[in-house]
Amino acid sequence: MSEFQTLAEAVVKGDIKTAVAETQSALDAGSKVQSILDKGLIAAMDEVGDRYSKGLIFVPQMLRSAKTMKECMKLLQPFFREGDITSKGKVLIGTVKGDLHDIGKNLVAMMMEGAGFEIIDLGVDVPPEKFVQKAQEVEPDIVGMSALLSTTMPSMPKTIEALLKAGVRGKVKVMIGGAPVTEKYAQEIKADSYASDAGSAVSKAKELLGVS
Ligand code: B1M
Repeated sequence: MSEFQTLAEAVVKGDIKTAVAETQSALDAGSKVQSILDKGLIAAMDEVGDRYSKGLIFVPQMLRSAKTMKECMKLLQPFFREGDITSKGKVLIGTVKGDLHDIGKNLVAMMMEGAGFEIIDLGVDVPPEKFVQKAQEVEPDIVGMSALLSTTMPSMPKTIEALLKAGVRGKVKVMIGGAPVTEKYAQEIKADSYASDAGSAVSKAKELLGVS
């Protein structure tokens, strides 16, 4: 049984009060933030997804668990900071058109911010033209796209195409991620980088921009 069993169960149940208290006591007990995330919060969301697939729970319960996880993440956010660093680069990030999942995208944004990147977060359901318009406005070093649904993944190549047409593609690196996204898909759609989780998103972003 995981040491974060009570926390994970609270997230699955959508019991915000217990989950927040468990997260705080894990922090107080000196647990690693990464372990709380991986073994507690993310493991719980996997269980939620599994229960949803099996028809044991429905969208409102998924939503409640998502809210619970977000509340817990607020407590973890300060620990993502690597120190006082000058900006490593500007990252424009969003969840693609038609997709409302933002927990993973927020986690990536938080960790990147903590590592010294400047984040411009476009939120969810971001159409290609919005990515383009904002990229023209803020001139980011990286455009990051997240997709959690296989049905919304095609918005990624559409966004890349739109960046190309607008003459922005050559000025930015494109990073993609999200549960159904793969390295192979990133290569197929000519993204510059793929990251499977928030930690590797940070290291891949550093690699892309040649910063340490
Ligand atoms: Co949705 N949902 N959902 N859902 N949901 C999934 C994704 C699903 C796998 C559940 C399942 O069936 N087992 C399934 C998708 C199947 C598929 O297409 N492959 C699904 C479905 C079907 C749906 C609906 C269609 C259900 C319906 O209405 N019938 C609907 C779609 C709504 C829409 O978007 N238009 C829907 C709705 C929702 C809620 C709104 C209720 C809620 C989201 C709330 C929110 O985000 N604010 C929700 C949730 C919570 C989930 C699950 C349970 C959890 C997602 C999550 O937050 N994971 C999910 C099942 C699952 O993933 N196991 C599921 C935790 C998070 C930390 O991980 O997002 O993968 P993840 O992010 C990771 C990596 O992927 C990576 O780093 C992150 C951190 O390590 N990463 C990046 C993510 N983005 C990145 C970007 C990068 C780099 C890395 O670079 C830029």
